[in-house]
Amino acid sequence: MPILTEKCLSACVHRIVSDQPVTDLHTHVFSPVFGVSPEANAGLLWGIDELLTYHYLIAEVFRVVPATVMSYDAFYGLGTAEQADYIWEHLFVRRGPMSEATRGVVTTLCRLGLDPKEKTLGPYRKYFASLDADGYVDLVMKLANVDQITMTNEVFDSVESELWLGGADVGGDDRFACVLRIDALLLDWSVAREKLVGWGYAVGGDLEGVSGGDVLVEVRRFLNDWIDRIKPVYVATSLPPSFCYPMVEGSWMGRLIDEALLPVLADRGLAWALMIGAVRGTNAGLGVAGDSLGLSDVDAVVNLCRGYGNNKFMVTMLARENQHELAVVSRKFGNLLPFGCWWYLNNPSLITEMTRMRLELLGTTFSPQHSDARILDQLIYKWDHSRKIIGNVLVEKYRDLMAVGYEVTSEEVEADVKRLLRDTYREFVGLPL
Ligand code: HDL
Ligand code: ZN
Repeated sequence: MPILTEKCLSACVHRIVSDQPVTDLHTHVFSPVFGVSPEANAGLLWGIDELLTYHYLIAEVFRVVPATVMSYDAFYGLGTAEQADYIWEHLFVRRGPMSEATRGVVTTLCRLGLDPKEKTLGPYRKYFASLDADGYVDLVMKLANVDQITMTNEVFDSVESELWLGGADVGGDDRFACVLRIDALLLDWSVAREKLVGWGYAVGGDLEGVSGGDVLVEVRRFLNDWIDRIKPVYVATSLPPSFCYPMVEGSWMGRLIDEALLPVLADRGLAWALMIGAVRGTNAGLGVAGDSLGLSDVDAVVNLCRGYGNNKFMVTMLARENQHELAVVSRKFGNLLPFGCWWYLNNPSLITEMTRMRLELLGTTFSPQHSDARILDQLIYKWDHSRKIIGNVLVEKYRDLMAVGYEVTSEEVEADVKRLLRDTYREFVGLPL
């Protein structure tokens, strides 16, 4: 077993991190059967125009050219190509790519062998026009060294549900895994109830007392039907900072969690992924680019993990200030898996801070990252950037061990990296290693 020396440590660790395939446990990337851009309502978004109209970049271009010059409606009234031209001009031509989202575009273009300093998007469009989406999925997965892309299948999204209910072989692409995303069930019962009634579930009754119990029987049937249909690797919900548990006595959301969701997940052996801290519509004019974050209550996580020992909880929180407490309570509950540097935490400075802290508190018993990619091409930069950071932090930790005479071997590093990028998550949700 080769013992690593100080001289080769960094290069060896970074090579092992680079060579280790990662299971990307949370993305908004879809398999081609969901439709391919530029088709309308396409699930699979790819290529330069989609890459540049990523909502992070839309928010950033409005910092450069204020809405008083180009209104939100005027911008969103443009076609995707015009929006992309506008963003390229203002964020990449008239100034350099300094933010993580702009730097990501540059990384992706360079990894694809393209010149990142074109003045117009024509040359990029020509390159992407020469590709086919299905083959490009394979190329991106190879460049990003991703062995599986985990989708976000929002059951209450009409396009999504109609695809599944229409009998398309939606789940048949083994490069992708499905996740049952159920936000509206818990957060917007009126929307969810209307859909459920339309799908034939008797949930129209009032929610009090016995009839409430009958409604919950139907909600459990709905959950089981969709778990059977899409075979999710876990069930996910994004929750606001105000999320608390237990809820106010008798609250309907509390009953849905206690009497429908968690019993079904325990019975089916599925984890519940709680993504806590998103504040939707902070600036509604920006649309999906208009969300922000808030400080959340880790006690909600503690109470769920303590109260439901037979359930599994994956948790990611959006506020930097929640991270230390989440890591500490993860030491208390083996049914809790903290994961990723989500959304506004997916920046080098914060990924470094969080990964250091988590390794120090949890060893390799957490999942350091997910891409949260919305555009297929983003997998290339999001994993390129995160791998470098995770590698740097691991080098620090192995150097600390070597400093007291501990002999670090490449096998040990390989085993640690495989757990961090793949196996800890796969073992937790019950996927084959
Ligand atoms: O709710 C989520 O899964 C978030 O990741 C949102 O999709 C958010 O808009 C996002 O794209 N974050 O990266
Ligand atoms: Zn997401």
